[in-house]
Amino acid sequence: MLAGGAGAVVALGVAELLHGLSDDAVPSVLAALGQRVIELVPGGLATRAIEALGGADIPFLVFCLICGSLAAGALLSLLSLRHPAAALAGVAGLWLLGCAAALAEPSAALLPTAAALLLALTCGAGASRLLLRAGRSPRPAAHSPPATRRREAGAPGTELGRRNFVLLAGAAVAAGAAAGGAGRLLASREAPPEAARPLRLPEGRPSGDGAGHRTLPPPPETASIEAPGMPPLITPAGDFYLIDTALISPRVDVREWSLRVGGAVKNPLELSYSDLLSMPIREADITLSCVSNEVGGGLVSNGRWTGVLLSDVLREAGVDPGRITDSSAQIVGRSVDGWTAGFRTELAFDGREALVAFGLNGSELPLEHGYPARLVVPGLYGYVSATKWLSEIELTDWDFDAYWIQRGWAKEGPVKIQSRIDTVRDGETLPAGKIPVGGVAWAPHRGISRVEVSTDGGETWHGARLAAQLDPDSWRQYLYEWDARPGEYTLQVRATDGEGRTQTARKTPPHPSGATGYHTLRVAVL
Ligand SMILES: Nc1nc2c(c(=O)[nH]1)N[C@H]1C(S)=C(S)[C@@H](COP(=O)(O)O)O[C@H]1N2
Ligand SMILES: [Mo]
Repeated sequence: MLAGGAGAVVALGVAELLHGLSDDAVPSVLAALGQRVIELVPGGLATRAIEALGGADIPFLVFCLICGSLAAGALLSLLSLRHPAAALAGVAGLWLLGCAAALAEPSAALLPTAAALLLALTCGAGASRLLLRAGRSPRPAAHSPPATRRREAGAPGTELGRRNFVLLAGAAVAAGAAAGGAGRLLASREAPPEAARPLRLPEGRPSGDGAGHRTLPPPPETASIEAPGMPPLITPAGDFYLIDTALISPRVDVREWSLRVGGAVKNPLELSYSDLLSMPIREADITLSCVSNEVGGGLVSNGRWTGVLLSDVLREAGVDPGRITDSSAQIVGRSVDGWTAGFRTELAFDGREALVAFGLNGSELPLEHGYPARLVVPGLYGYVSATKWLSEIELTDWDFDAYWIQRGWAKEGPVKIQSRIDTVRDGETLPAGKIPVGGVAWAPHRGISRVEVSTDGGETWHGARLAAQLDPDSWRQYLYEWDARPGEYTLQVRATDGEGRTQTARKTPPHPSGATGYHTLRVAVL
C-alpha cells in the first residue's frame, strides 16, 4: 500500500509538472478534479459543506482529493499483487477519469492532455511496481545471510529490503512532490502581478462628463466617520471579499476575449475589450454582498466600479425596454468557466446603475474579481447577478435556472437590509466611559435612512449618527457614542431603509435567500 501511495504522489507530481510545462493545454488534473467535484456535488451538500468549513472549504477539498488519490494508488498496488490485470484496468480507469475531468476545462487540448496523463500514470505505476520489487526481494547477492534467513522465516521483506524500500519510497515521494512543486511554480509564472494595473481608457476618448461619460469626484469627507475598527467607506481591492466556484481564477487574454450579447435580442453583438472601453463610461459606488453572509459577517464590501451601463449594452443589441416578453424576461450572465447567474430583465432598465464593470477603485478588475469584465447589479446578491470573467450576456425566459438556482437557492436575490457593528467585538471587555459603537448598514438600491443601537438586547433603541449617504447603492457608516457604566450588556443594531422599512429581528439563516436578524454582541464594561 505504501508503494501504491508513493506511486500516486509520483503520478500527481508528474501530471502537475506537465501541466506547468504546457501552459494550460494540459490542465492541472488536481484542480480539474476539484472543479468537477464542486460542480457535481448536490447543492444541499455543497451549501452545508461551505457553512461548516467556511474559508477552509477549498483546502479541505484539495486535501480530500490528495487522500483519495493516495488511497486509489494503495488499493491498486495491493490488487496488483494478486490480480495484475485488474490493477492495470484500474489504472486505465483512473486515466479515463483524469481525462474526463481535465478535458472539461476550457483550455484543455485533447491529445496533449490524454498523453500527459498517460505518462503521469505510467510513471506512478512504474514507481510503485519498482517499490514493490524492492520491498519484496532482498537481492540476496548483495546482502548477508541473516537477511536470507529472515526471509525464509516467512517475513515478506528483509530488514535491508525494508530499509531500501523505505528509502526508495521516500525518494519517490520526494521526486513526485518536487515535480509537483515545480509544476505549480511553472504554472504560476505567467500570473499577473498581485496589484491590479491602473485602468487606462482608450486614447482620444473624450474625457470628463461630456460624451455621455459620468465619473465621480472623490467621496466627500462627510460620507466617512472616523472610529477605530470602522471599515473604510470604499473597500480596498485587496480586502474585498472573495466568493466563487473557481478553484483557480480563469486567466483571460483580453486580446482574444470578447463579450457576446445574444439570445432574445434583435442585433446580437460581440464586443471586444476596446469596444467596451470606448462606450460611455460610468463610475458607481455599489455595495456587493453575498447571500451566504451571516448576520455580522464579512462577505460584503463596497467598491467604486468603473464600467458601462448594462442598459447601454442591451440597447445596442436592440433590446427595447418597453417590449420585454416572456422569451426575454431574464438576463443571464455566463462566465468563461461556464458559471451562470440570472435576474429579471426589467432591473437593467429601472434606473439603477447595473454595470458591465471593468474597473474597481480606479484599477483594472483584479484577476480574482473577474478580469477583464463582470456584471455588478445594485440591490442583488452576487449569486444572481455579479458574473465574473463575463463572456456572454443572454436574454432568455424566466424558466432557465442559473448555477446556484439549480442548487436550491432562491430564484430572485434582492439584498436584504442589514447592519453590522464593527467597532466593538463580541465578548469584549471595555472600560467604562464613552464607547463608540459603529459600523456599516446597507440596503442597496434603497439606501439607509436610519440606524439605531440598543445596549439592552433590544428593549430600548438610540438613534446613531449617520455619515452622509454616498449613494443609495452604497453602504452607510453610523456611530453611536455610548456612555457606558460597568455591567454586562447586549449590543444590537438595526437599520431602516430609504423607503422607511426597518430591518426584521427575525433570525433566518443565509439559505435560501439571505440571513436576517440583528447583529448581536455581548460585552462587559468594567
Ligand atoms: N464566474 C463567477 N462569477 C461569480 C461567482 C462565481 O462563482 N463564478 N460567484 C458570485 C457570487 S456568489 C458572489 S457573492 C460574487 C462575489 O464577488 P467577489 O468575489 O468579487 O466579491 O461573485 C459572483 N460572481
Ligand atoms: Mo455569493
